[in-house]
Amino acid sequence: MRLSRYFMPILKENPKEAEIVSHRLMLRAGMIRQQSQGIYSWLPLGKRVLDKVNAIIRDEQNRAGAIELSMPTLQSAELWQESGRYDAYGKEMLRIKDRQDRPMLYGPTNEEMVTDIFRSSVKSYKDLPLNLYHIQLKFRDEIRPRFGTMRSREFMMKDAYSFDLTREGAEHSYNKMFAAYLRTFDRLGLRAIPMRADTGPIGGKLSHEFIILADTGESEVFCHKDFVDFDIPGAHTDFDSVEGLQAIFDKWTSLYAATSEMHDEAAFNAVPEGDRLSARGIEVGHIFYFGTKYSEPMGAKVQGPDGKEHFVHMGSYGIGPTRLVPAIIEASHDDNGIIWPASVAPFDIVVINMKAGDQACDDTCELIYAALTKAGKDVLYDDTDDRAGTKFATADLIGVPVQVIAGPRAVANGEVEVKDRKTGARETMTIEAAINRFVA
Ligand code: 5CA
Repeated sequence: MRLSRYFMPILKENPKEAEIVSHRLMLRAGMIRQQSQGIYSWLPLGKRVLDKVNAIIRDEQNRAGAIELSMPTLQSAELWQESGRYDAYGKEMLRIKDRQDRPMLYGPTNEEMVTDIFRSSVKSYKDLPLNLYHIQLKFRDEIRPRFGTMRSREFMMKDAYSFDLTREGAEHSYNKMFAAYLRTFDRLGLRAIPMRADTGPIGGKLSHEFIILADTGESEVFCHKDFVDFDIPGAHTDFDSVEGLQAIFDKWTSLYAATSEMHDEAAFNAVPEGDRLSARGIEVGHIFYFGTKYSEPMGAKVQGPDGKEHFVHMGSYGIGPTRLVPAIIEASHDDNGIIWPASVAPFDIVVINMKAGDQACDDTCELIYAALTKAGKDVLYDDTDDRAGTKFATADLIGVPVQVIAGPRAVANGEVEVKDRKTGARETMTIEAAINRFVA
């Protein structure tokens, strides 16, 4: 991508409305734009990051055996009347009427709709277990939308829903998502700690929130500090092994970890004082087991091996991609801007032409840009006629992991500089060596 032809509206000044660093940096880097309170457009640079986050989420959901579909954002009120949540959900639900005066709503979550899909076609235990998910916009009319896309009214959610014949089966399905979440957040460059959590309007008794420790987090959390260094389940984890997944779950729940709603002061005080971590955190995921809370009122049942009908045991599993992007920034930035983990960076490499219009600089940059693009890298080429200082500041702000810098003096020697955004380390090398470093 040539920056001269791209759309990346950088802000020079710090936007006044932004209270936390991720919101400030997302606005300054031209990643998002607020359209009305708590409702955002994702501009091209932001969209690239969001897509990479979603690709990792999708990959790990698929690995764990979940199956992707797509459900609509608008739902009919009738479904929610069946479960009894239409009245209970309150003012957070955006209610709309269509031209025939039929009550509709913009979905805040999808338990009812997915239960309706399930009951319309699954009739036998032989079709279980089943886990269906989608990545779709939601709307919740939050009282206090704030911090940009961290807490917005319209936001994206990956929501998965599991169906099992028995409680034991449902617990295995829960453990699959538990392990998948540990892997997902790790691949996003984050350390998320599962904590016992309240179930709120979703319901049920067993629930964990996945929390990233950050001073700007909205939740108050309490946990054992050893969680910070626990091992993440590997890529070859067998998601069909009941014992294997139970062992992962048991290990990750063996020490104290709870959100403020579930906090037990006495149990926390039993943790040796030096091991207690009392901090603020960002909730990036939340998983629930709620048994037959929806299947019973909505009549979602299957025939069991005993020939009788059984209401299915369900769970739901949410991740907030549009919250994860600012959460990653909260965890990874410095005074100059964002530092993306390579897995979600909007571009792999930025090529900076320090003197656009200078034949040698232009030729060198074109050569590198073409070679790296051909090798399948996402390359941003800053071919604009801005001052070199402005280009360096922009490259640092948008946080691309590697900068290849071509200035007249180095280029005259057949060389360029390669800078690591995270460490700031710079290395001068031949043009060929710079290309080979990323192509090999
Ligand atoms: N149906 C269940 C799980 S699929 C559910 O709705 N769970 S939830 O309410 O906990 O939301 C799941 C995730 O969505 C949260 O962990 C969070 O990451 C994200 N999320 C929730 N509300 C918002 C919001 N207002 N803005 C941004 N992300 C949000």
